[in-house]
Amino acid sequence: MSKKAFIFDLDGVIVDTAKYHFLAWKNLAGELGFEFTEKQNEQLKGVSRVRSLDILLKIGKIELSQEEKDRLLLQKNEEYLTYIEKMTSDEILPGIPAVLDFLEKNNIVFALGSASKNAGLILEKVGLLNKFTAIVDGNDVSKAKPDPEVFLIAAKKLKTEPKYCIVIEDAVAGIEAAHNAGMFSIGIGDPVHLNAADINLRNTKELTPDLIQKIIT
Ligand code: B16
Ligand code: MG
Repeated sequence: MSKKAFIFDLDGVIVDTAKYHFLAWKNLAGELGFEFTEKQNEQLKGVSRVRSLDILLKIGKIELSQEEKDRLLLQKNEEYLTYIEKMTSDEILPGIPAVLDFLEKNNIVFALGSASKNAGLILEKVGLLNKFTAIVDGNDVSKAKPDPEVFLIAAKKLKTEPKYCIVIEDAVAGIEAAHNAGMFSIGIGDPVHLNAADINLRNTKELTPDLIQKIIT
């Protein structure tokens, strides 16, 4: 049995929930009277909900009281949840089911390490909730990526050491968090944007059992 363990980010690695975050933030921006583009949405990937709102308000050049911000955070999440409610296993990104099955068959443990406070619900909707040995999400951490907290908690829950962990991430802050934790990283997405990753893959289709086999041996 390999000592290696894997930690998967959620949005951008297991599923593409960024499109739903975008819809909800875009509608909120519209209500506040400004445009929010898909390109600007890139800035919110891997970032916590609270921080995302701050970035959005900065784009719209709007200053609000904490009370008003809390109300908007709730409103955004309520709309986001209406999209999440409709998710099915069809939305699991290509290549992921085969890799999770491969890890299971080879007794290699894996955890989720996500900034989302809705991670449990999303995994349940796509039928993956019981696959992960541990789930560490936005409800468990006090410091956001690039702080290594989320991945260090995951390693602990997997009963392993950071040096044996391989993190799969689509956000720059996530790659940084992996390295800050002393872990190996695989970046999913634009290799220029994610050039800090130890291995770069353009998309999850390139994350094959063969590649995993090479990494663990
Ligand atoms: P929630 P990840 C992140 O997920 C998303 O990439 C980011 O856009 C979102 O703001 C964050 O989760 C918080 O999500 O509003 O559901 O708590 O990539 O860390 O899996
Ligand atoms: Mg992500």
